[in-house]
Order: sequence, then structure tokens, then C-alpha cells
Amino acid sequence: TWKKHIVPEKNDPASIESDIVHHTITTLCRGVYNLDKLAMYQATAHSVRDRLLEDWNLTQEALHRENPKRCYYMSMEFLIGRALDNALHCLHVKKNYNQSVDNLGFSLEDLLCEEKDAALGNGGLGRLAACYMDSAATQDYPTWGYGLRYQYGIFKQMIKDGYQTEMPDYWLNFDNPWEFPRADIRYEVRFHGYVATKINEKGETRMTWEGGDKVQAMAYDVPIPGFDTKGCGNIRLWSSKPLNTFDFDSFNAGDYERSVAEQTAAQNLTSVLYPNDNHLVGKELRLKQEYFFVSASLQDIIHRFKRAKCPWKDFPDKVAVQMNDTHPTLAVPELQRILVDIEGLEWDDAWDIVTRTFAFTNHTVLPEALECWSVPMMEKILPRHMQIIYDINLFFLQKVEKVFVGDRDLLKRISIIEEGSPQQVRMAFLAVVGSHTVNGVAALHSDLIRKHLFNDFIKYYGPDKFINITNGITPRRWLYQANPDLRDLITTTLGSEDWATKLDLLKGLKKFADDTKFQSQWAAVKYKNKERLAFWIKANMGITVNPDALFDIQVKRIHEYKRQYMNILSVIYRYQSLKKMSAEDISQQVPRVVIFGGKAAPGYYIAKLVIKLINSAAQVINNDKSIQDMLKVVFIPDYNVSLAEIIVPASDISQHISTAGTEASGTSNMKFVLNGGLILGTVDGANIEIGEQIGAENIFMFGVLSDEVEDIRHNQKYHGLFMDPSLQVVIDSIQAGQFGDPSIFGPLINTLTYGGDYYLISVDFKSYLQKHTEVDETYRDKKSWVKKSIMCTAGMGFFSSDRAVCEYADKIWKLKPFKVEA
Ligand code: 26V
Repeated sequence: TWKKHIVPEKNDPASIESDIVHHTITTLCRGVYNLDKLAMYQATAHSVRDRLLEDWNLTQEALHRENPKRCYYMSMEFLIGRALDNALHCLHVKKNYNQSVDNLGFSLEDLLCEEKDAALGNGGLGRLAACYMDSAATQDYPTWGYGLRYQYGIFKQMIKDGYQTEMPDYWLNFDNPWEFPRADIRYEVRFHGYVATKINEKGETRMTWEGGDKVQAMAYDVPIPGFDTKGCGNIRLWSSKPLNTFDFDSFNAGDYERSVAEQTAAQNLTSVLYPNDNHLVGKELRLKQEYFFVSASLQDIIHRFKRAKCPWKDFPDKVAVQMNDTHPTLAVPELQRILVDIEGLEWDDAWDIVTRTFAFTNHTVLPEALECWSVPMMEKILPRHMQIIYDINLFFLQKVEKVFVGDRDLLKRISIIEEGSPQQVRMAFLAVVGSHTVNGVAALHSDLIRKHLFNDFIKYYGPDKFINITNGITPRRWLYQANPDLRDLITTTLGSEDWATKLDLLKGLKKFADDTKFQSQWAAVKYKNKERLAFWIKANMGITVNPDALFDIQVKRIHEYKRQYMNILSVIYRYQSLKKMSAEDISQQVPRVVIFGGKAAPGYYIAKLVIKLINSAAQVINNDKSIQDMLKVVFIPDYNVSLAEIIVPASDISQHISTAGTEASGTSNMKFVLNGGLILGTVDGANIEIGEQIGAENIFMFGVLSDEVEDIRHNQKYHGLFMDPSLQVVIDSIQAGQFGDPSIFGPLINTLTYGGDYYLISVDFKSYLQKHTEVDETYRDKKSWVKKSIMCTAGMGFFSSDRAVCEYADKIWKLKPFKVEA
């Protein structure tokens, strides 16, 4: 019966039109003759939001009434991107909105571009959280996200003279129709202070955390529409507000600055997202953000739990909490503190509840990304939590010691507290000890953490606590919405749209892979998407690229382990090869457009030099007439979710070329392949499983294997570096000044030489170049290429985030769908 409610009568174009006009007059207070695109976007968004709101209320009321077990996905990052287009698709009203907006004299596609991205994340980890919220809502899992409402998202990247510069992303400049401020939902959060003892009602002695400074957390709800369902999910984001807005004493004493100082400090807490990806800088403000986030979220969860008047021991039957990496790990000691200090439970009973509630996802093995907080800092900001962490550690080590009597080395290795000056809290270890299940994000990555990072824990807990759940992406945003022509072709071919929620159905495309007519339709869609990107590049950067060329794309955060450096070095190699050819030979080559995009952390000097080298090389190569446009290099500035939606459908080849064993999963690899792009990649992360699913003949893999890396590094250290001769030639050309002042690139080149080539660029270079040649040769045979492209999409069913979320629900959360009836 719910189907008839999806497009109710009021969703006819005329009703929509009058709703939009209504919002321009009331919500925006604008006349019809005083409307620009932005205002029109806002009015349109508000009318869509009204429709969402109905579903939101319906869902939340039903949940309140029935009180099923719920899951809370705690993440410091949600990289959502734009909401309007997504909502239109979920509500199945895009066609009618198109018409209504058209009638009002605007173009819907233009309006969509007025929306600012909600860019509250750095990269993979934050985007994964957004995909999971989409899948949880679509499959009616009672799951809420919890996060922070940063006023500044990830910075805007501008390229000046080839260098990255950063601008603040003040995304809340205009009103944000996609959030509901909840002025009534506020909690206090404490920092600093001291620990005292008190006698509770039962006459027992308990610790109590007193004094210090308090701020307030206020909730903002972001509705997450599900596709093809009345159910609507929610992400609750916390914003910090001052508790006392004004210090009257200071004000009256004429000290005006001081009178608002507290206000400013409180607001600063959630003002900016830390722009580091895979690198921890142990800043006090970051630790405070993490605690603020878990404290507010847990208070909210407990408030909801208490409404049902269930006994505490039932808490884990009503609540599952997933910690997205270690950033929310303070939730472990915080829940223990609430249960013991405030609710008066015994330590062991409380700990049993805690460890049946939490689960933890690890997203990286890079040592510099593993969170460690100094004990003195923690003692100062969270004195009671520090005591609790010591106790958790003590009881844990006592249990380990009982099994491994006298193994002092093991105890030292496995301790939550790392010795040293200062001592450090190893957050990943705290998360493992406080969780019932720990998962990695791709098969290889889960193996690696079992073998290395958490190996000692397996000795104690056994292997079952550590599982794999391979990442996934939402097919709604990443195919249905981003690639409308391919969507329509697939739907016509398969006879229905069901694949959008049952992605395995894509395998039905396999039987058309040799069909000449289908192949040419498929190729035409890819061509159109390449034209769309070429148009964007021309309009925004003034560079002409030819859609007939092979589009070779690497877009992701700039990081040494991801090896964009190796990519640009190979581009320079290709350029030099062209330069050596006769004009006749050049004209026979496969033309390439090499596209880069991605942000470097503002303090990451080497990553920023990579960007500069790409731009310097582009400058020379793009202006060299002698190579007959056989090679173009483009660095697309300010790569973000909305740009990805244009870039991803346009690839022939995308590159995922991290040193084996360093990229936990990768998720853009999945997005490209889902859209019929082939991969050039290393044997790393989810590339491996993608190859298994689509067939080895449809993926270009190269490079050393993860279990060879350690030995190679060892050998390089003691027997000297290996320098690939082709690579040497490339480096020589940079040093000779072919791409501008070579002194600029000195420190970058040193990472290969004096730096010991930690990421093994030289080791993989030869096989990388060979694969590039293979790519060119394969591309010449258009028919076989299109077949591969079709087989790529057809094999991607497994990588739907619907499958991933189902696995979380079954294996970790013990959660069932909760269907809202209209
Ligand atoms: C660490 C820190 C440290 C504190 C400052 C802010 C910050 C932000 C992020 C991180 C860790 C990031 C780990 C991460 O993003 N991992 C990526 O997760 C993706 C989703 O599982 C996965 O596809 C990528 O391979 C992995 O690099």
C-alpha cells in the first residue's frame, strides 16, 4: 500500500509549483520578480524538505512507539555532499520537479548547483559513513548517525601558481534547509575539573567529577531519505554553545571582551573540522571535540533508553554503537563512568554492559594515523576518564597475565598505556578492549590487522572477535544519480529499476556484453559522460581535452602512500617518450588525458610539492605543440563529492596505486568500476576483491605484494636503494629544470633517494610502465574495451553499501529492519 503514497496527488507539477512559490513568499520573503537562482534553489529545497519531513516524523514516531533495538553510528565525519538531487530521487519526484521549476522559468539542473556541499569529512572514512546512512535508511534499519556540526567543513582548495592554497569553507553562510535545529535538545559537557568521592543513595562510596568548565551541546538533525521507502533516517549533529552567554560581572566592570570570552571559547569547539587524513596531530582542541561528541551522544542515547524504563542490563539489547575508527573511543570510558559513578552500578556489571554495546571499525594501518593521546593532556582535560582508563587497563592486563603467566613482553606490547615520556593512551587498543567485535574494511586489510596491529589481542581473545566487512558504496548517489544515461540504459536493458536497491541484479548485464548494439549504446553513454567532464574542464579551467582520448583519472586525498607522485613521474616518462618519436609515430599513439584531483593536508609539505609538480608538468606538456595533443594533464582544483559525481562516470581508467598493504580499502575504486571504468591498480585494499568479482581479465594489476614489502624495505635499508633506470631519466629531467626551477622539487626527489623510497616507487615503476603500455594496447581494440567496461559494472553487485550494512546488522549489531507503514 505504501507505493501509492510515494507519489501522492500533491506531487503533481502544479502542486509542486505552488509549494515553491509559497516558500519564496513566506520562507524567503521574496517577490516573484525578485528571484535569483540561489533563492529559487532555497524555495525548491524547502518544498522538498516539507515532503521529507513527513516521512521523518512518521519514522521517528513509529520508532518511539515500538522501541526496537537501534544502532548508533558514531563518526566524527560525515561527508554528505549535496542533498537536493538525492532527495528528489528518493522521493521519486524529480521528473515533476523538473517540470515545475521549468514552468517557473528556471532549470532544475542549474538550481542543484547552487547548493553547497556538506563537506564534514576528509575523505574515505567520512564518505563511507554517508553511504552507510543512505543504505541503513533505504533498508529500514533503525540506525542513527551521530556527529559534529562543524561550521567550517574541509577547506576549499585553490591552485595559485601551481601551489595549493586553502580557503575556509563557511558552508552555513545562507540558511541550510537540510537541518532541523533542536533548540530543546541540549546537554552539558564538562572539561577539566577534579575528582572527588561521595556517598551515594545506597551508602556506597563513588567517585565524582566536579568543577571545571562546562559547555552546552545542541542537536541539529539532518534527515536521510531512504530510496523507495517511507522510512527516513537521521544524522544528529552536535553544535557547541556557551552555557552562560554572558559574564555580567566582567561586563559591569567594563571588561567587555572578557564578558563574551566564554561564549567565544565554547563556540570554537565545533567550529572546524581537522583537515588531516591519515595523520594525527595531538591537539588539545581535537581531544575536546572527541569528548564533546561522545558525551553529548551518550547522554542522548541514555535519555532515549531510559524512557522505556528497561533495566540497565538490557541496554545492549536496545543499543548497538559502532565506532567509526578510534575517534569516538572515549565513549568507552564515558559509558563506564556514567554507569559506575552516576548510576551506581558495580564496575563488573557496568563493564559487561559497555563491552556488549560497542563495536569498532579500524580504517588504517599507517602508524602516523593511529591515535595516541598523551596521558598528561588527558589527565588535565578528562581527569576521571584517565583514572577509568587506567583501571580498564589494569583489569585487562590482570586477565591477560593469568593466561600468559610471566610474559612481561606481551603485557608491555598489549597495554593500553604506552610507556615513554610522556606516557600515551593507545586509543585503538582501548577500542579493542571496550568492544565485542572489531572489523577491518577489506579482506586484505582485515588480515593485516589480525596479523600485525592486533595480533597480540587475538592470542588472548581468540580470532572470532576480529572480522572483515568489506566496504561498499551507495548505488543511488554513485550510479543512479551521478550517471543518468547509464542508469536509463541499465534499466531498459534489465527491464526494471530494481537493481538500484538489489545491486546483484547488475549481473544480468553480462549476457549483453557481446551484443553489438548494446555495446555501442554503452560506449555512447561513456562518451557523453566524457564530453560532460571535458566541458566542465574547458569552462572552469580553460583547458581543451579531447573526449576521444583515453581518460585516465586519479582523484583522492594527496598522500605519499597513495603515490600520486609515481603517477606524475610516469606521465613525464610518457611525455619524454613522445618527444623522442617522429611526427608520424606520434600520430599513431593512443591519446591520453591524465586527470588528477585531491586535497593535501595544509601542513603536509611533501604532498603539497606533489601538487606543484603535477601543475608544473601540466604547464609544459599542455603547451608543447610537438606532441600533437597526445598527452594532456589536468589538476582539477577543490575535488569534492559534487565534482566526483561528474568525474567518476567519465573515466576509462582510474588509478588506485597505493603501496601494497597501505590502503585499507579505498572506495572510489568501487565508484569508478560501477560506472564502467577500468582500474589500473596495485594488489591492495578492495582492488583485490574487485578483481575477484569482475574477473582478472578486466582489471590491470601490477606491483609487489603486501607480504613482500617488509623484506624489500629491509633490503633497501641495508643493501642500498634500487633505482629504476627509466625513473632515473625522469628524475634527471626534473633536476635539469625541464619543469621549472628544480630547487623547488629537491625535497620531493629526496624522498626517493636519501629518504629511502619508503613507498617503493622505484621498485614498482617498471611494472607500472608496462601496465600503462598494456592499457594503451587494449584501448585500441574498442570492442574488447567496451566489453570489459560492461563486465566491470555487471560484476559490482557485491560492493553495494546495502550489502555492507546488512553484514554489520547481522554480524555485529544484531539489528532487524523496522518497516514504517504509511
Ligand atoms: C585520522 C585522523 C587523526 C586525527 C585527525 C583527523 C583524522 C582523520 C582521519 C583519520 C584516519 C583516517 C583513516 C581513513 O580515512 N581511512 C580510510 O578509510 C576508508 C574507509 O574505510 C578506506 O576506504 C581508506 O582506504 C582508508 O584510508
